[in-house]
Amino acid sequence: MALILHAHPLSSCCWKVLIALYEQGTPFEQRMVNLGDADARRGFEALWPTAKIPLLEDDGAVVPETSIIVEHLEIHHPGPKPLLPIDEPVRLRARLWDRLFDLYVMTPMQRFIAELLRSEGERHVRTQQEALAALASAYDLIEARLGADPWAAGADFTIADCAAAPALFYAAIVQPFPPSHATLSGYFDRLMDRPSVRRVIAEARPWFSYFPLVGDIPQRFLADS
Ligand SMILES: N[C@@H](CCC(=O)N[C@@H](CS)C(=O)NCC(=O)O)C(=O)O
Repeated sequence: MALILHAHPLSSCCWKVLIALYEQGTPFEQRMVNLGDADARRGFEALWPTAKIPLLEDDGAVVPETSIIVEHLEIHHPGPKPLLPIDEPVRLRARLWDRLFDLYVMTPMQRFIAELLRSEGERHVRTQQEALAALASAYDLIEARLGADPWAAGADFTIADCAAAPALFYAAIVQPFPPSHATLSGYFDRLMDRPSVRRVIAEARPWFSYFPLVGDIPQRFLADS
């Protein structure tokens, strides 16, 4: 098999690439990475030194970083519909939203959860407060700038939406959207209804008990509707 994705079903970053693969119907082998196991981590570090998931291997070539992985797939294993739009201004918009969701939603959401995973004595309340404030301003940005199109970059589902779905799924659990943010909520509901997104959620479900805020996961994600 040419494509191997090193991933974990609960990881938001892995969802981003899995959603892209499922959107395109690209065949691949998924290999579970357990970064909590010292031997597994060392072996994984030998592949790529940051030891972050996901990591793609394409016929032996190692491809790190989710946005680059999606772009690599688009170049070397294109599917039926481009996740990087052909039209350059639209492509730039897709890349911008991909960065916005990664840097301003995914990153503070992960920072908040990383603190939750520490023991109470080691937890930095200030870091958590800053992460929540960062999420609140990201929600405001999305609400103000997303526009009326169904997807982040326009009429079509793109790399930006692959990034948005996992980031917003976990962020909404950490900090629910304000009721005033109807555009953000409507976009979120469209994302959560997308078959590729439903599939990553279903695949993560057996692992939800390891998520520290499992009790806050909305009921609608706990079983197939
Ligand atoms: N910028 C990286 C972020 C990757 C990342 O942070 N992955 C997380 C999982 S969502 C990870 O590997 N966490 C484990 C660790 O940091 O040890 C990307 O987009 O690929």
